[in-house]
Amino acid sequence: MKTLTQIWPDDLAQLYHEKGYWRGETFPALLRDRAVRFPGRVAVVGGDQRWTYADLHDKARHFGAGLLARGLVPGERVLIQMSNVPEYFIAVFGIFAAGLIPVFALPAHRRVELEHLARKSEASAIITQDRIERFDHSALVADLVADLPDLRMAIILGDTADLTSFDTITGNPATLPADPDPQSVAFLQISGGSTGLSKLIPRTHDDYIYTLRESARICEQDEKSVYMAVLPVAHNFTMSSPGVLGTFYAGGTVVLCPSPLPDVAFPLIRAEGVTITALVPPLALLWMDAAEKSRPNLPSLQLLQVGGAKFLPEAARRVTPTLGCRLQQVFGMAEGLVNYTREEDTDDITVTTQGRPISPDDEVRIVDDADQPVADGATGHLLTRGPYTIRAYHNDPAANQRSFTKDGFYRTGDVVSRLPSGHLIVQGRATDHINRAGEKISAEEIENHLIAHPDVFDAVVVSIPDAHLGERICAFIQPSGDDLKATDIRRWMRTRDIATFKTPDEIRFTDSFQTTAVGKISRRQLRGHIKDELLNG
Ligand code: OOB
Repeated sequence: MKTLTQIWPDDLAQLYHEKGYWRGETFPALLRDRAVRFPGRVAVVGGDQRWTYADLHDKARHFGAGLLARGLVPGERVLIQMSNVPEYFIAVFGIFAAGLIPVFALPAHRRVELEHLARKSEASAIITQDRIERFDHSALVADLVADLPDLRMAIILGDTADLTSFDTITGNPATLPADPDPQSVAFLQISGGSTGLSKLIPRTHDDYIYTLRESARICEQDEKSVYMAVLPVAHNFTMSSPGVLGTFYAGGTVVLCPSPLPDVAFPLIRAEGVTITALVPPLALLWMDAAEKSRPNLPSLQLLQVGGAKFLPEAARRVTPTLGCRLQQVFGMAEGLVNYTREEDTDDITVTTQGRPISPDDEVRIVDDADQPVADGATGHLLTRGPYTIRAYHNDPAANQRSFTKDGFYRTGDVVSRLPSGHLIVQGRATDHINRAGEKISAEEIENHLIAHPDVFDAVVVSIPDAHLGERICAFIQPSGDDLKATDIRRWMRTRDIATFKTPDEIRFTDSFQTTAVGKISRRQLRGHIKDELLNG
């Protein structure tokens, strides 16, 4: 099994310690400490469950000990795929307590994504639900366990026939190991993936907990805060900015919202006294439209965070008048760097920028195509390194070569400009992924699925602007026969065992793709030409 590492150069690691960013905290210790300090405070509300910190800590430790009793060994990886249910936290903190490493899949993932994540992380177990959004995940993981020799165990929350039931996982907490090394990898997060399938992002206890502490401080979280999780909890935004884990860091309460629709979310905000929540731009638009019509009274809501994709200033301006709370823009990435607008920022900064970095030691470089710094205020590629930005992906030398400079800066793929105050404005993106309502979709991955169709000769996938989703997926297809229709392509994509959000929104047919006189041009150039034609006529 490949060991998990994330290594910063000694001088920087020393600096991050000296500056008090890395304080030797770990996830098992964090929950234990909060259970001691706030035993009776409600940590999680979800469905008809309402657990205090003492409850959550106790349940997680029994679950973690149960994983070890079933033969898992500290250091092994556990793929976890759950919707926003309270048991998710038993599982995650149980995995931490057992010295195991969670790998965070998204609820929408299907066979192809799960298999890739399981193989790449060499996962020994998978934890999921019987059904997520009506899809039968227990059947899926039964197949997966049969096909992948490393994957020894599937644990299912809900109805299960032959697989292990979540409720049977319990053991003696005295068997749990000592707390892990704070500099060791705590979990593997997944990247948006601009070329093909997701890459794995190893985050350490020290580096991630630093972001929780600072995010909680910047977002003014304390033990009275009530954070409502609307987006999937596995996503880095919902997990840590300050998200569910930052809320636990502050000793507050996490409320799990079963649906992002305003008629579910607004009553829950009122019932639970929610103080902060986080949305992607399309959902923020939906909430604002609903609020304009129904004029809901949401007096507890202090802060609406919007991030994951660009929130246009005209929309950002409407947040406070319609929802009666403050707006915070969040521009982050699972690889590390997170930017926030702050309370003290002017309204103009809050609506027109995507914030500034968490840490004074987040190094931000804005460069041209030759990696040379651009003039102050000019637009260029965003490169970054710092106390919580990874220096390498797990088990992926080719991606590491592409995604990091020699001196360890992460190439974000984002095109930005910077104000003298340090606030960043996201101007666009240099890589070929599509940001569809905050979901990152690789054009190359979709092209591969399309080209696998027997009647497709070639396919090029591009993003096109969409008033609601931000961007939508447009596939250009060169068929090899005469009868291929868009419905055939849609049906084909449904058979590919991939997340349904990857199905092209728009399908267009073409007789041929442009080539240059010297031969075929690169797929990137081709996507660029097609996009230009599409947008400029
Ligand atoms: C968040 O994380 P990821 O890993 O799903 O996606 C990162 C990418 C960024 O590189 C950027 O392209 C885009 O998503 N993005 C934004 C944005 N926030 C993220 N683009 C424009 N404006 C924004 N506000 O999406 C994520 C992680 C932590 C906190 C927030 C978002």
